[in-house]
Amino acid sequence: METYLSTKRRLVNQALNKYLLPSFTFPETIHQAIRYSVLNGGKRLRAILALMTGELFGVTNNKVMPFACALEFIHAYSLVHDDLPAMDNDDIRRGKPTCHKVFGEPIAILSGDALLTLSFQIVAEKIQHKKIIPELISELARAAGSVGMIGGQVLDIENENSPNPAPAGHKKRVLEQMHLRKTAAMITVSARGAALISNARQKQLSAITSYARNLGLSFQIVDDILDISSSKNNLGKTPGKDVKMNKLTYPALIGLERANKKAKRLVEKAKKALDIFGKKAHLLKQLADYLLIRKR
Ligand code: GRG
Repeated sequence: METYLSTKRRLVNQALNKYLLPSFTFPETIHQAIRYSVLNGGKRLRAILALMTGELFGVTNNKVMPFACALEFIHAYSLVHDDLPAMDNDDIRRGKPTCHKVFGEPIAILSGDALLTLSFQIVAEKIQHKKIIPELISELARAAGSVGMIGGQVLDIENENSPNPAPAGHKKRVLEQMHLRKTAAMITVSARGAALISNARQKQLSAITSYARNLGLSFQIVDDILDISSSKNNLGKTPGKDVKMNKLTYPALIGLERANKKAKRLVEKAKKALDIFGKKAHLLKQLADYLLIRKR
């Protein structure tokens, strides 16, 4: 899986580089900041998941790549904005100074805005399967918007340092909604979008959706566990930062061991959803297992 992922990561990085304007494009500062924020490492999980889903249907990486890059542009924008002083106020991202630390807050805000816009431009202009473009754009917008990723971020902000401790049952419901929106929505659209490009049938689309949704939920729990347990994770955040900010997370709510078990159960559910594809789903199942034991 490591070798497979690093090969795909290289392909994705080449394509991202190709779709970004050169840093000497006028006005230079914004193009430098955009390139800095996208080409600064990262696992490229969302893009790779899209490519892998395409492969499940026998569709070449080339056909899915513009969509895969659009996902990474939205993801990079969310990280740039999330790091701003008004949000998580992080100095380090992917082991390097955050965008606003290098370029200042106004340019960081604008480069996030430009990346979000660019993602829709790339889908509109570069997807070969033209008929599917409106649906792709609609799904992407919903996943990234106020009922998706942004909505999840709102729940995250509203529930940190909460002065009124709510009952555990209520907190769990909020937490699941937060994870579904903040993290699972973009991971789900990564797989669904590629399935749409691949002309998946309704039953196949439902299976892929269930897989990616459960994968996304487990991914966030593992991210929160890594925040506590790793000495240094790739988000470049100070380990335990979420704990210090008193964020609502599964490890904080039910403890590390139970959070781990929950992540494992979600991965089993994700893999089960792919049973309709038989052996062809082998790699996607392996990816789910790999993300559970990842170290960053
Ligand atoms: C501020 C618009 C806005 C949205 C914020 C995605 C997000 C919502 C915030 C980023 C911070 C965060 C921890 C989000 C949860 C999703 C997550 C685990 C992101 C990190 O994704 P990785 O691990 O990062 O795939 P890399 O660096 O590998 O790309």
